[in-house]
Amino acid sequence: MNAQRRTVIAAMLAAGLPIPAAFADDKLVLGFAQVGAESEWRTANTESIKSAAKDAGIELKFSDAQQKQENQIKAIRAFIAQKVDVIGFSPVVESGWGTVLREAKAAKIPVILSDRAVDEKDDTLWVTFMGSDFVEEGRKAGRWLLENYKGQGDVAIVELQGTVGSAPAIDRKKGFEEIIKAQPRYKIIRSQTGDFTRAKGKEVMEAFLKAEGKKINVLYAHNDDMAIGAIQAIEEAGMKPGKDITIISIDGVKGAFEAMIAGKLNVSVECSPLLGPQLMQAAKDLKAGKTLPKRIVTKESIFPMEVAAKELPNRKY
Ligand code: GZL
Repeated sequence: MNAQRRTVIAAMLAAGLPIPAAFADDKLVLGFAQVGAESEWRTANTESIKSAAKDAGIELKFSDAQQKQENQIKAIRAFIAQKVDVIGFSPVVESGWGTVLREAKAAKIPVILSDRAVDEKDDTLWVTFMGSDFVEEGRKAGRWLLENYKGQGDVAIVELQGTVGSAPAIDRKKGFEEIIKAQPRYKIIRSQTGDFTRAKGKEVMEAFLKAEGKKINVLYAHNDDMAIGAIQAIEEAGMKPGKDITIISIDGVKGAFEAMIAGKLNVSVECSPLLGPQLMQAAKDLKAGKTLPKRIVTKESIFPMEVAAKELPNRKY
């Protein structure tokens, strides 16, 4: 539905007039600018969005930015030019969105933030932000460590951070540090980005092992893909992942459950990518003139290796 038609419908709704079916029935068009295809999580998120659009009868214009902000901005500008009804996107990083979001606002196209947030102060630039509480995910990881780690004395932690400047990387670090600072024997001795990918996670873990070797007691990875890459590096260094080095990661993708069943990963904090149905419902509510909550938080759990085998058959991503 184009902008003019939407304005007229909103005015008719405000005046309490019935909308003639033919007038309101044209297909809702949603433009979605995706981060990329960097991880199992992202692949599942894309699949959820595409299948939910199909089920909802929504026309989806989809772009993959290959983890580049300039590509996402280009895609959003194209959606504005095409006069889509709603724009959705998962910002690859938190900053640098003000200009393009003001362009969408000027074009009277509502924007939904899905998965990740932006650090813009003017929150009229988006209608709602739906996704996980990344700080809480970091806290869950920290709490699990303090409650379950059996080693005595100082605990040397290495950290594989997500994409530099992204909301999940910033917030997962913040939440984890907030919890472990309660017990000073837990120390992060090395911390570097693995950009949420297996390949980079392996490469950085190789460097950590070269520098610190058997001193490393714990790996905290901001996502399962980097943890799985790190597991390969740990095994190639002749150490036992999940035993010599306790490994904590986030997402809860199938690969993590398989690693936990193999005894190579100790725990994965759930971060659900299945945001498609919520996103489509929000787009439909906007078309119907409803107001949305500013924040929709995804409900999530935590899966230690002991429950992995039982839980795997229930996993949807
Ligand atoms: C989190 C999402 C992160 C995942 C990674 O909601 O933005 O990006 O944790 C993904 O696996 O690459």
